[in-house]
Amino acid sequence: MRTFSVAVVGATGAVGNEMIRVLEQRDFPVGQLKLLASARSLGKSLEYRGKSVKVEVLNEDSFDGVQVGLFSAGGSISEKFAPIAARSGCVVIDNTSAFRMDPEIPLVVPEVNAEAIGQYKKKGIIANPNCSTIQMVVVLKPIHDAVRIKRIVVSTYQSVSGTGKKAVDELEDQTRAILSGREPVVKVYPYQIAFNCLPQIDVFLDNGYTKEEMKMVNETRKIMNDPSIAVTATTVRVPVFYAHSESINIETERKITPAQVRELLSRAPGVQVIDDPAQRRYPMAIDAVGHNDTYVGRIREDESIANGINMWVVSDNLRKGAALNAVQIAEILIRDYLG
Ligand code: 25A
Ligand code: L14
Repeated sequence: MRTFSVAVVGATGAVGNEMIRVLEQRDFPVGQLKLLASARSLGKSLEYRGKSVKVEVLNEDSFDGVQVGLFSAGGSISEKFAPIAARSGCVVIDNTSAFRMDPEIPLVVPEVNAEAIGQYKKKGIIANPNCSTIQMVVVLKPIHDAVRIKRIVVSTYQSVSGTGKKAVDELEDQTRAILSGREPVVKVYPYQIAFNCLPQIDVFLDNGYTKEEMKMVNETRKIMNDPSIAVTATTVRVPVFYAHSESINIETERKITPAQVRELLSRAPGVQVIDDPAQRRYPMAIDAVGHNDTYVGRIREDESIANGINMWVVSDNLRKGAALNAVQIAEILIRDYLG
């Protein structure tokens, strides 16, 4: 079988580590695997298929002979190194927000707009959307195709792993401190996250929304290829380690019943319906961790308007929200374009 030389940039981070696991689990045809990080990670090794691979320090020559680059080391690293990689013939799949709204760079969720991948040819870069946006559009696209969504109102309950390893450590440390009567140390987030909810993810913008909220608005329209969809978001950090949950309300142009939504979504790729109030069955963060699918439940009519539906959507933010989505893009790229 033909194999490909793959680089993971930010390999020692939360997302990078998950990328390595997903490449393994999905049997991606990796020839050579390069693991790249900053000088802080010099001397570290990571496991891939039972073998130890040395982490190398990212530099301008890192991409010689590399065909696919999976980037997750922050926006400024991508801004500098993605164009360098692309110039040397490596196709970059970038997890940061650096290029998502560039009209010449495709923003892809394979279940929704796989056809956009071909546009990588313009700049050699494909953008991976924001985690909260990915799990929302995977569920909403089949409904949009069936009855057209006019407006989306979403509130998120986002886990700390989205911020990276240091935030996972902070939630654990603060929880231990408080339970043993010590003062919690606040470093990563503006306030204590343990036993709290923070209605701020990323920085505030001039319109009073956070950047995370506006990513959901703008990325949803780009991925669904419909600038007319009205979207408004409130993004909240909750003291959960892994998996994001979302309360989603939609208003549709044509009527659709909860039973029809359940039927439609039971056939949707990458989606699983868990919705049985009588048995108290609904999706929860702790059940989604480590899984590839996006789970939807609590599907019910919004009785306050003519054509409205409410639902609850949960997914592993490091999987479908980041690493899995990126590897799925890479799979289509090598099959349809580099094969
Ligand atoms: O700018 P953005 O887009 O908002 O992204 C910000 C952060 O979000 C995460 C990712 O954090 C990123 O840094 N992220 C990105 N995309 C995401 C997505 N789609 C996403 N989160 C969710 N969904 P992360 O912790 O997962 O990954 C950080 C990785 O990036 C590497 N890196 C950083 N600077 C680099 C670099 N690689 C190359 N060159 C550079 N200049 C980083 O490697 C890590 O792999 P590292 O060697 O710097 O870190 C190794 C270990 O050190 C810890 N650490 C990180 N920062 C510090 C630190 N230790 C001490 N001091 C620090 N300042 C890390 O936790 C890691 O264990
Ligand atoms: O746009 O939870 O990919 O702090 C990276 C940081 C998503 C949110 C992105 C977090 C963000 C994430």
